Amino acid sequence: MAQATFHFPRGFLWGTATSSHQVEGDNKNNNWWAWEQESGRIAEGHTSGLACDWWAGRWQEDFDRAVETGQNAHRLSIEWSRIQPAPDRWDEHALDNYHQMLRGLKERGLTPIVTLHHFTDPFWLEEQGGWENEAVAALFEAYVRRVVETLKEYVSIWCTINEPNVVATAGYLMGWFPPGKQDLNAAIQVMTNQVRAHSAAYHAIHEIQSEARVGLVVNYRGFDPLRTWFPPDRLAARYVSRLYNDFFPRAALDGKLVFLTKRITIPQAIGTQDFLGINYYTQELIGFAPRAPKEIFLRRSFPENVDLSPSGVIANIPKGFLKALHWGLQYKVPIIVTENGVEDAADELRPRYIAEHIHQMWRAVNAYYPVEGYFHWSLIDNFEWHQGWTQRFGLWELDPETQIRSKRPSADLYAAICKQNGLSSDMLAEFAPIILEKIFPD
Ligand code: IFM
Repeated sequence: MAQATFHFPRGFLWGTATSSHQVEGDNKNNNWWAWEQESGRIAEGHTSGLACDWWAGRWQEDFDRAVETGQNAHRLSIEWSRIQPAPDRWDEHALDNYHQMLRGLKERGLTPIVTLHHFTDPFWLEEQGGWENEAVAALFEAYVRRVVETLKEYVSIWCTINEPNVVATAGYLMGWFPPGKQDLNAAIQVMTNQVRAHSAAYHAIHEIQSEARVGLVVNYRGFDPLRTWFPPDRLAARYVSRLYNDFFPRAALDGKLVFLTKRITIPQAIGTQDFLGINYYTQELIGFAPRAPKEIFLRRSFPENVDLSPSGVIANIPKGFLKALHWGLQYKVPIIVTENGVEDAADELRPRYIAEHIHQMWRAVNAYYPVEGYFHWSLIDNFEWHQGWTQRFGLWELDPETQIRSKRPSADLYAAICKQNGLSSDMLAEFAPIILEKIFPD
């Protein structure tokens, strides 16, 4: 068989993504830490504990791993509760620690992308009503100003809020994340305040750093109707997609917040995304289920005959990734794939998941979609929120007790892709021979 390579444009960003609470460890002053201490909240009673021990300095060895495997960028997040441990207190030591981490990235030739809010809130904010309280926009802006003033020397790409759609859904509709509510009105209030906070942060960052590029990160999930011939399924899939996928980037485009029952306009939100961050993992089928009020009248499933991750939460549907990138085009800004990956402790599915998704991304890039980079989730196993340590997303395996890291084969595949700035038939022959013919047909 002839050898071939799908090349990516020069300067394409190849990295991995992490978030503060999931990797830093000993992060005790936020709502998640408190949540982890409540029984029944986290799978198998796990806690984040030392996580990957980055706060104590193990980021250095993990950044070395990223460089050695050919990556040229890394996405991490800043922990609000460390920077502002109390409403009237800023922690210079914490800012300095992030300063060192970001310098560490730069010194290793890794372009930093920094997220300002990745799920966790300072405990004091939660006590003030968290994201349901309108005051959160001004509070978030004050924190963002402090961070950007201090760290702008090393960062010019900022993500304001990671997956605001997941925060609203998991925290206020499903009850999986703190504050564990199932309250539609609260979810609407939170989504509105997230748009306000994002907008305030966007303008503040540009005021401080004119060359900055600022965007939101959305968890995109494809929703197809379960029965294409059944109009209620089609309507349900379309509505869920609008609310889950479109709500935030739409608000950042034209300032319009579109709910089922009402519309709000926030003029300050208009034009507040310089790029769109897309996190893509999977897609699913939606059926209308009038007898399932607890599931918000929806029956959710995966198509038959697709590979599932070990816990069954991610179906390997690479074409859904191309669809996600195509969907992103409507917002008319460059796209960064801020997350993509799969939980797979045994690393059986991951190599072909990576190869097939990167192949679909290449198809998008080849059709001139403005995709600037790809960040695999994640560099190393980390604390997977309400699933604790039961789901492993790392290119490196981590034993959180001993802090021993072990490289999975996928790390070598991803290294080859990053180093070659492309995906080749040789790589598939070595790491995922089962899909070689499919991706490189004769
Ligand atoms: O671990 C999470 C991350 O914090 C947000 N996006 C999805 C990942 C995998 O579930």
